[in-house]
Amino acid sequence: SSGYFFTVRASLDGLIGFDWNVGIESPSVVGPITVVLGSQWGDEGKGKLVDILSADFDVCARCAGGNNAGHTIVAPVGPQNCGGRIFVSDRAHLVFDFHQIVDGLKEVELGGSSIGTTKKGIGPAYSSKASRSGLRVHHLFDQDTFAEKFRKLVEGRFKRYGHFEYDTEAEIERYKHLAERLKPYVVDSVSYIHGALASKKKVLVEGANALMLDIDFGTYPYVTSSSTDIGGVCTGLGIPPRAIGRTIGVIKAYTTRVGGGPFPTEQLNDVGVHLQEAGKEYGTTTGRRRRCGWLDLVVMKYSCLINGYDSLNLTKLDVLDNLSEIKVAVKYAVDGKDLTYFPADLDLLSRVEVVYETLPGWKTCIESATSFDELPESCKNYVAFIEAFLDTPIEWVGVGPGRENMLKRQ
Ligand code: 2SA
Ligand code: GDP
Ligand code: MG
Repeated sequence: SSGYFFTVRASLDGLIGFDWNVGIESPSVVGPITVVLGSQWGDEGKGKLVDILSADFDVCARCAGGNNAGHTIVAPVGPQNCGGRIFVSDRAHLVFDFHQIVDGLKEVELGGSSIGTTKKGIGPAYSSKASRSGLRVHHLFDQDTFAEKFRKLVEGRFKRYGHFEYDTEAEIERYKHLAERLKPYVVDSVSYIHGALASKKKVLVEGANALMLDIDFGTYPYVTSSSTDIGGVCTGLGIPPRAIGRTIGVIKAYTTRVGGGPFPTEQLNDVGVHLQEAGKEYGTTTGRRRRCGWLDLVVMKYSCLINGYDSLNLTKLDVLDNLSEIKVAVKYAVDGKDLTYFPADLDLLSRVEVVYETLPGWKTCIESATSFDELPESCKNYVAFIEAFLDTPIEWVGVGPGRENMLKRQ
C-alpha cells in the first residue's frame, strides 16, 4: 500500500522507499521525480506535505541530512511493519557515537561563536566523509577491514580532541551485531532508484533541513554540513537533473531558525514571542525554542533562484490569525543603498537594514477553512502578495497542523 514514509535517523545520504524488485532496463526516464525542499531555515512543514503527497507515490527517498532533521506529522497511525519496505543506501555514511561526542566538543571550542548544532554528529561525520576517512554502510560488512578502519578513525579524533571517554573495542563489537540487523535493509541505491524509474514507479524526494542551511548557499558557517539544495538531490541519490520533473518549495508564512547565525527579520519582541507560542515553535529533535521573525522575501527570492521551485506550499498561515498587521521583508539596504543580492559575507549581512511592506491582518480563525475561497480577503491578499513577489504559484496553503488543514488550490 502507499501513504507511508520513514526517515532514516542513523545514516547520512540515506535512501529509503518501497521494494519493487526491479532491474535496470533502460536509462532514466525524463522527469518522473517530484522533489519537496525546505525554502527557508528548516521546519517549514515538509513532513506534512510529504505525508499527504506520498499517497500518490510508489517510492519516497531521502537524499541529504541525517538524524538532525526532524518532522512532525499529525495523523492517525497504526502499527507499521517496515520489513521489505524501508531501505538504506550502501553508500550512506555512518554517524558514530564518537562523531556526536566530537560535535559537542567542537561547539565548546567555538565558545561564543558556536553554530548551535543539534549535536547529532552531523558536522564531524561529514568531515570524515570529506577527508576520505569516513565509513559507509558497506564497510560494516567487510569483517576483515572494518575494525582496523574504525580504530584509525577514532585514533584521529583522540589526537585532535584529547582522549575522551570512548570504548573503541566495545563499539566495534556492537557494530558487528548492528550490521547483522541492518543487513536486510541495505541496497545498492543507484540500481534501486534507477530500477524504480525504469519501471515507471513514481518517486518522491523528501528534502531535509532547508536552503538557508545548505553548506554552500546557506549562511555559512551557520549551516548544516550537507547539500540541502536541489543539487543535493542529484548527488545524494545518484540521479541526473533531467530525472527531476517538479520541485516544490515549502515556505512558512513567517520565518524561524534554530541555532546560531544571522536572521535579518528576527523579532526579539512581543511579535517574536507571539509567533513562537502560537506556532508552537520548538525543535522536533532537540526541543530547543525556535527563533521567530517576519517572512523574508529577500531570502525567498534567493531560494527560488537556486532551487527553481515550480510551485510552493505556504504553511502555518493560521499562526498569523491574531495579528492586526503583518510585515514582510521586501528589500535589504546597506548604507542607504539597495543591496541587489543575498550577501555571502555575514558582516555585511549583519549591517543590512531590512525594508518591510506592511499588510493588513485578518483577525479570524482560519483553521476550519476547507477551501482557499473561504479564506478572508486580507488573508488571500497576503498569499497573492507572496505569489506575485516570488513569481511562483502557491499550490497548497496550510491552515493547521492536521492532514485535513491543507488547502489545495486548483
Ligand atoms: P547540525 O546539527 O550540524 O546539522 O546543525 C547545524 C545548523 O543546522 C541547524 N539544523 C536545523 N534547523 C532546523 N531544524 C532542524 N531539525 C530539528 C527540527 C532541529 C531541532 O526539526 O526541529 O530539533 O533542534 C535542524 N537540524 C539542523 C542547526 O540548528 C544549526 O543551526
Ligand atoms: P519539517 O522539518 O519541515 O518537516 O517541519 P517540522 O515538522 O519540524 O515542523 C513543522 C511544525 O509545524 C510541525 O509541528 C507541524 O505539525 C506543524 N505544521 C505544519 N503545517 C502547519 C500548518 O499549516 N499550521 C500549523 N499550525 N502547524 C503546522
Ligand atoms: Mg524539522
